This record gives sequence, structure tokens and C-alpha cells, in this order.
Amino acid sequence: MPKAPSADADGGEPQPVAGGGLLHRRALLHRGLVLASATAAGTAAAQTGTDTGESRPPWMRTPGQPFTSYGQPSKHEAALMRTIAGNRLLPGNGVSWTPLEDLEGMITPSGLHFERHHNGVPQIDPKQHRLLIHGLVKQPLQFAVADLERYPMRSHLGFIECGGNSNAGWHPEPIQRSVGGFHGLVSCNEWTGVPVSVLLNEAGLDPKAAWAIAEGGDAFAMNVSLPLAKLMDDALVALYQNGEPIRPEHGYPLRLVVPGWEGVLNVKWLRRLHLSAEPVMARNETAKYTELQPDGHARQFTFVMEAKSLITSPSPGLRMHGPNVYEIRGLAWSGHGRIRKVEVSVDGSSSWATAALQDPVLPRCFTRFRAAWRWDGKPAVLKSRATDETGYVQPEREMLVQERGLNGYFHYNAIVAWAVDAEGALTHVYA
Ligand SMILES: Nc1nc2c(c(=O)[nH]1)N[C@H]1C(S)=C(S)[C@@H](COP(=O)(O)O)O[C@H]1N2
Ligand SMILES: [Mo]
Repeated sequence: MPKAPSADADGGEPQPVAGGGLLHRRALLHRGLVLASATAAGTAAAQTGTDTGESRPPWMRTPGQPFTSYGQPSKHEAALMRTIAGNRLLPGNGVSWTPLEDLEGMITPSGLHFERHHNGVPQIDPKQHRLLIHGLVKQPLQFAVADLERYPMRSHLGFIECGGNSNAGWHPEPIQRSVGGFHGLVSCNEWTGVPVSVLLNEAGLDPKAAWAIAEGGDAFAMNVSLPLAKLMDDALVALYQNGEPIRPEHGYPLRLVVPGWEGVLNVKWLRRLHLSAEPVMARNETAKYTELQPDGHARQFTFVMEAKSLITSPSPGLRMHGPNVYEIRGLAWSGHGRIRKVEVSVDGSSSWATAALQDPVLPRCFTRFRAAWRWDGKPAVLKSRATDETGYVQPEREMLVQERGLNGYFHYNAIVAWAVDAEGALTHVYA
């Protein structure tokens, strides 16, 4: 087999593949590369495993805790939590952010999935809850949750992202927050339920039906219009989140899941699908989730979340610990399908190296990327750039602002830059 010249399998020095010390994406798998953070094992008994009795740590000297009926995180991880930004007068209206910088892999734990509620979390009795399908159908139908349980199900492993996620990126000055506090209105879960197409086919579609108005069973009775073609393609009436019944804050007992499309369309506590010929022009598709562009026209029905990526580590709030080899870690996703490529730059876009994509790479789903970086201790500017399977490339901020102006509020997906100073501190910059 030909040897990759830049990632020497024999333990030689991995060679840079881009400016600033970015190494080949396979470099981290090779011997030659010492991350030098473990303490060298000495000869003390604990380090050789021959310690006994009092010399062992306390948790090895008494029996452990008994079983728990529902597991909880370690008490040492009590700081791992969502950041809440509720409305003072109406605490049920607001958001909570996922701490993206503290998580690994591609799945967001259910308890850390971001939240966006317009009027709080309804406490729904699943026995009383119904889903009504009506309007331009041959036969209106009503489903109890137990009825839906009997239909064939399917899972979608995918992200839900609020259309307003990352909107601080439109600020004239770069805001300084953690990755989660800036971009954490996106999370990735396994959603399982009944394909909407199965239920609509059972009701029988009137040929005039082109839209469905989905309504939630919260005190806001939030509603949105969805093109019928998307619902028939891959939308789900989800009952399960990460394998268990959906958490109350994410739509218990039923939620619409619309893969890759704006968060607001994923109606929680779903109670109605009203088939119609036209959209309903609800508040969340007219007053909100639309935006004025430089040419004076408003963008409306911007359903798909475009490709985006972020470096979650290192990132603002975290620190570099001296010159060394680091694994740059991040997340990429696209509402159009699979992520094809993520590139990383540590010299502010002068040069780019291709990051490794961790399997599985699924459509409309978080994709974890990793790149090896030998930091020499000098100031650097870190960026990541995603390309999806349609060939769409995540734009630099300047390009996005040129195209959309600064009246924007939604759909901010520009390349994000972190500056590293000589002390190893990170800040958000426009570069
Ligand atoms: N019924 C109902 N559905 C809703 C909302 C709501 O307030 N009520 N918020 C929407 C918005 S704007 C978003 S971004 C997502 C958030 O989903 P999550 O709270 O599960 O993350 O739910 C959407 N579905
Ligand atoms: Mo949203």
C-alpha cells in the first residue's frame, strides 16, 4: 500500500498539509504523534495496580450504590446544563441553548436538547390527546396516541435547528459567548414515529390539497404551513426521542418532524393537520421567519437550513494549554442532505486542510469532524467550512452579508472564526 506522505505510519513526524501546522487528517491515528498530556506512569503501587486496602481510593473500599430506576448524570457533571433565556414577564416564552462545547459525538442527550417555546410546555395527558387530519381529505380522521402506536414506524436521526440560531452573527461586532450560547439552538436526536404520508394516504388526499397547516396543542396553539410534497416525502409524526417517549418540552406525546427544515416547522404537541390549497399565513411565516433583503423584497418560506459547521473545541471559554498537538473538533450539518466535506483553516482562510468525517455521515444529521493541529504557540485564526452533497459551500460572513444585508435575523450560517492569542485564549472574531 502506498504510504500517505503526510501521516507517517512508521512513527516519523507527520508533515503539515496546510499553513499554521494543520496535519493530515489521519495523523491522529498514527504512532509518531504524542499529545503529551498523560502523566508518565511511575512505580507507585496505584500506578502498577498492586495497591490494596487503605491505599485504594474510597470508592474501591465500600460497596457501590444500588440500582436506579432511571439513570442520571454523575454529580460531578452538575455544571453540564442548558443555558436558559426566558422572557421575564412570560417565563414560558424564550429559549434554552444546548452546551455544544461540552458534548462529543453526534447525539444530543434528550435532557440537553435546546428548547424553544412560545408559551410554555403543556402538560398533556396522552390518553386525552388526539391528532386530527382534516380539510382537503376524502375522510377526516382522528388518531389517539394508542392508535398511532400500531402503525409501521421509521426513525430519522437528525438535527433540529431554530431558524433564529446563530443570529448574533448579524451583530456589527462579534459577540463573546460560548459556542452553545451563540449557536446552541440546534441539537441532534433520533426521532421515531409514523411517516406522515401513511396517515395522509389513509385519510385520502383531495387533488386540490397542496399545503397542510400543522397546529400544536400548547397555550400558543402554534401553527405553520407546510408544502404537502415535503410531508409526503420524509416527515414523521414522532412519538419517540432517543428511544423513549418524547420529553414534554420537545412535544410529548406527538411532534411533527420535518427533516432538515427550519425548527419552527417541527410542531410540538401536534394536534391538527389541516389540508388546504394555500398556506394560512400564520404569524410565524409572516411577521416572523421572514426578512427584508437589500433589494427590498422579503424572504419568506425559507424552509431548508443551509449547510453550516462550527469548531466546538477549541472554542471561546475553553483554553489552549501551550504548544502541542491538538485535535480540532466540530460539528457540521445541512438540511439538504449529507455533509460531503469539512475543511479547517488555522491561518484565517489562507489555506485549508480536509478534516476527517466521523462515521456515520447521515443526511440532515450532525456530522462530527476532526483535524490534527500542531500549534506552535503563535496567534492563529481557526475556521471550518462545510460543503454538502449538493455542492453548496458554507459562505464567509462577508459573502452572506453582501447577499442578505444586515436586516437579517434568521438563517445565519456563515463560517465562524475563533482567534487564538499567544496565551492560548480564544475569542470570536470576524476575519
Ligand atoms: N407547538 C409548538 N411547536 C413548536 C414551538 C412552539 O412554541 N409551540 N416552537 C417551534 C420552534 S420556533 C422551534 S425552533 C422548535 C424547537 O424545538 P425544541 O424545543 O424541541 O428544540 O419547535 C417548534 N415547534
Ligand atoms: Mo425556532
